[in-house]
Amino acid sequence: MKILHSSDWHLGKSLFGKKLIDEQALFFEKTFFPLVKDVKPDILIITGDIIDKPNPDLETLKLLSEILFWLFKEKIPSLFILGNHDSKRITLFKEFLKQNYLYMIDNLYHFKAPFIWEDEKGEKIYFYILPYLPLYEFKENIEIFWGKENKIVVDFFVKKSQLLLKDLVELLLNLTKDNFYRPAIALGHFAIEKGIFTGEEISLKFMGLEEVFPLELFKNFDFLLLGHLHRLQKVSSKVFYSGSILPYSFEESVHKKGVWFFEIKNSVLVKEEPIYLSPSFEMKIVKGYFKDLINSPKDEAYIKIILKDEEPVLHPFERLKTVFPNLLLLEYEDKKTEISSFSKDFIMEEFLESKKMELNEEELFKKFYKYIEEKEIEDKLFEAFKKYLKEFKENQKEVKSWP
Ligand SMILES: [Mn+2]
Repeated sequence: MKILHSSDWHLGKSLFGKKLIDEQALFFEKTFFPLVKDVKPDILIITGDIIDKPNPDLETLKLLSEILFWLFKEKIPSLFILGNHDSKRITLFKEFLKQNYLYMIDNLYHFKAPFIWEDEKGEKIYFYILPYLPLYEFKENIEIFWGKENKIVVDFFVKKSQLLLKDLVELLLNLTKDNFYRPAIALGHFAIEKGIFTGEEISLKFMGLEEVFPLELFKNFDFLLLGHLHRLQKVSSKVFYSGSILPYSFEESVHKKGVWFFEIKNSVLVKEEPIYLSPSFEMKIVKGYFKDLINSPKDEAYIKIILKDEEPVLHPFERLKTVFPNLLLLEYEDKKTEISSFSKDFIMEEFLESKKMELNEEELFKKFYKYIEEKEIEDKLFEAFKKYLKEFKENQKEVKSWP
């Protein structure tokens, strides 16, 4: 039985305002599809964060639909689970997709009754599936699938006044413990103890604490294939993250991306191998002085520049873009220069310009709002500002009129 494990596609993601949809499409066409065709897995697993936003735009849905259609055409059975970035919008057609061996798991049913997969030779594996769900839905699911009157469930909710995802998982394991078939493979979207974070993960925070599940909790499983952490890694002898398909931050761009390949024979994991895949774009951090960078050869990579200049440079971003057309981020090595450049570039210039144009406070605030929010101010907010401005001016008068 051959398993290919991928995760955290984040279709529709933007990086510092740059949409990556074309790069993602290119990655699937030139890299991912050829690999899948080559490996021909008995099942492809995608452990969550399929799309980047719960409210995907049409472009993103189109790419997802193209990927699904390709998997269907090539007859690659595929199992998707929801991550914290996904929403049920993408599982709307799950009953139709299921008819074509594309499974979208958005509830806890297959934790109770494992998802059984059998290859042509009769090798069987059992997936216990834990998609990411908001707490209230998690609770609802437990009551639906295990019964509101179930004694273990009732006892649990009577005892717990404050719910933690961890506790709910513990409850699930307690409910499932007599229903273990082997090899038992857990699929989930969460952080586990000893896993390495990249900083790209939007944390599954509860009361300000990232929920990190203890390894001990899953000791009954033969192995775990997980999503959420963006680095490809093997956390313990049986816990695997395939990470995101592409680098989604400058810090992560130095680490290798890819998928995990597994082979199971007679219920035993006989092969585990990371398959590295090159990203469809180059990402790097460049450090230097402005005068050197502006005279360097043209570079199309996605770039973050760190300027070593101690004195702020005028409009460095716009000027360096002529050499680095995909410049995404610019900062100064010395944070003091950064602050003075910000005030020089924005506050002073904008303000002086406004003075030249003789804008009053109201107009100036409108301009400021537009600059920061990149949209016109709403009437309600503008009215509130005018009210406070009036109060402020009246207070000023009072102060002035004092002897
Ligand atoms: Mn993710």
